[in-house]
Amino acid sequence: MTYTLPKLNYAFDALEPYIDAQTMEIHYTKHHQAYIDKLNEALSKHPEITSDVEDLVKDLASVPEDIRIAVLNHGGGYLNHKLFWEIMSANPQKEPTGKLAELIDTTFGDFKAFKTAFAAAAISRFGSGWAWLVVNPDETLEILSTANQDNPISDEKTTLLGLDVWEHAYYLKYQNRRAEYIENWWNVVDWKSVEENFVQ
Ligand code: MN3
Repeated sequence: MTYTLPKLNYAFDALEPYIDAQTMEIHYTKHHQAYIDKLNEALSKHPEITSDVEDLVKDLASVPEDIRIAVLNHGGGYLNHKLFWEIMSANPQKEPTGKLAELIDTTFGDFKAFKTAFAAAAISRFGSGWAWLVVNPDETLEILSTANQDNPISDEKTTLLGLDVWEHAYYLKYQNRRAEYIENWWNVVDWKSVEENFVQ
């Protein structure tokens, strides 16, 4: 199976001023493409693999040992960025509604408290990684962060919302100001898309 860049549903400058066009273009055409190229290169060594990359990352133990780390890093990189582009929009639904909104309120207090806790997880991730809102197997919500391109689906969790806190995601515009990047990012998070992930 060969992977290609998933379609971006908006222009590189659509998320300005919160995410600048140059960062979007480099992030999508260079970084995301590089994960895909390295994923394809790894998978080409095992043409017998028919599972899709999501199933491989969910069950890393099933991946041949010689490409396991490559699937973790580059399969994760492929999936993480795919989700990241999908949950952002130039015309976002600014807050969750319905059952997801209720669950966020009962789990974290209210939407504001959720955002504070999520930002704390994103800020405190040391080095490169991601912050996540996930659903656990027992259907509870959880905020967590992962290092590198690790994806919570490897721990039986379902990802609803992910924030890239690698420096390549924000350095051109925000330099060392990760907290400001996170604060501005909320302006482009599309809760309609997050809710679709929740329903699934
Ligand atoms: Mn990235």
